[in-house]
Amino acid sequence: MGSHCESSVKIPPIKFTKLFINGNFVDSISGKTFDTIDPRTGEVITKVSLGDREDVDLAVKAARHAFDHGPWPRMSGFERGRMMMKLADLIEENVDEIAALDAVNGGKLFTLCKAIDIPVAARTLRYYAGAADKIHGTVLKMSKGLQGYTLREPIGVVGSIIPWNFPTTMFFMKAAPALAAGCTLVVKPAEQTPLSALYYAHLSKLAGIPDGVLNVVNGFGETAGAAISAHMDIDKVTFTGSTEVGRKIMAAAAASNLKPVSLELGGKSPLLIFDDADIDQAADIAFRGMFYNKGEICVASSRVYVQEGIYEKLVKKLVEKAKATVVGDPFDPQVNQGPQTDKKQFEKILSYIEHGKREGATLLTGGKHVGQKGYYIEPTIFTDVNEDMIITKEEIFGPVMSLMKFKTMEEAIKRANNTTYGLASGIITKNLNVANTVSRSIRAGVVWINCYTAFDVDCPYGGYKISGFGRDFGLEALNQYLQIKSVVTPIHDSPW
Ligand code: TXE
Repeated sequence: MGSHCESSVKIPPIKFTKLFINGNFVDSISGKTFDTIDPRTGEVITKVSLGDREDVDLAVKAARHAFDHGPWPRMSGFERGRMMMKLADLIEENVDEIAALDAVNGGKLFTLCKAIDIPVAARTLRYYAGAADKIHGTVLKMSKGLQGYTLREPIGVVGSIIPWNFPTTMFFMKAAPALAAGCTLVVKPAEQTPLSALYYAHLSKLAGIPDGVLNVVNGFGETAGAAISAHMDIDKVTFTGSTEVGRKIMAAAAASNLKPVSLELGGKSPLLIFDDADIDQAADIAFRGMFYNKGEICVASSRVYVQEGIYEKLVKKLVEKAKATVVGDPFDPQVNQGPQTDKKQFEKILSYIEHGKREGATLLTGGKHVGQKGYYIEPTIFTDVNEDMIITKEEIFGPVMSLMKFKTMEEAIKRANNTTYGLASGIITKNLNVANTVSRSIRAGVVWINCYTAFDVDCPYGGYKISGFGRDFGLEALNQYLQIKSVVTPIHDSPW
């Protein structure tokens, strides 16, 4: 396991640190700020305005006005789409600067932000921009004497509460379909990673998106976040984060104006590797499935089940890969794994590792933090684990894999489903029948066959069980920001 700390990219000056309400960057009403931290060092990058309930109120007023009286929901889908396309162009023009913000604020690899996260944001905008002028209802030939049609209308003001692991992807995964539908938004980025969201607010103005349509309120969950979920004038909340907070959001939504919610709540996803798999390919898929983005990915293949015939060989390969991983400064192109996003996560992950050791699991590799400062953790692999152990049950959300051995497909299916979560899953086999049988048997929102984390904006994504409900991406997501209204008229004297 190497460690590397040379930084070749210059971090840009931080230009936007205030709240973005009604098209302007403004201080919070209280005038308070909070520190945003560089996880490479634990030091303060800058201070950011701290939004609270009354700032959310202002943002909702702006979004409400923009929805009820502004041009956005009333203009043609084509016009909305044009502005979204323009925003996508602006994002691409500023890719270096934005990638640096997510790297310095979230510990994400600069090169991957540049090659994947930011281009995917632009692609997400373009996908939904293309859909904005294709939102149609249907004509209903009702019973004799009646005729009807449906209108698909924007749901209204959307509250979007997002996490820190993919600050850019999450922002647009929610905002792009909502904007295309004609909704207006109040976005609360995670307190750990507000910087790129503020940059997007600035670009939205340049793209011509009218004031009040897209508002960004930085702040903490229990205050600004809770104010969004309980707000009487927000028509829908979309959330990605922990199951614990998902429950609170749903309760607050129910207790206020019964707004619909969609919740994407993490997982403990199984990857099943069968004896006929190509071992090198399987090791690549399993390793990336778990350690991509330092394990801070809700679909992480954190429970890897390997059939007994190839178990020893596969374990060896995975350990080799873990040992070859270069942990260090995310700006350094030679580095494979940056720091965990914040101190709380860093400590939580290390305590899970200690728990695993105490529970009797075998620590094959990793397990320690790296360096003297910052939140770096070695890629860690446990074996001799079972589904009763905490490390196999709970979402660790860090670079920690549990490896298990199985004999038969039936056993593997049963164990894979032995979890309260149901977000993602994977199968590696050349046997089509096994792949099909397992796909139908696993209770999870996605099954990846001979691949993992294979996302596309066209492919709906979301959970079963306590991984939540509702779907991001695809046209499924667009539908979640639309209401259906039925319009019915009598037809007199119709013989039909
Ligand atoms: O999540 P929170 P945290 C999981 C992962 C991680 C754990 C805790 O296991 O270790 O959650 O992370 C806002 N009302 N995931 O504490 O608190 C908060 O400000 C309204 C999985 O960071 O759920 C932030 O914007 N909002 C995951 C967002 O919720 C509230 C991604 C997420 O934070 C709130 C992140 C409240 N009462 C964590 N409390 C995934 N599914 O990808 C907090 N928030």
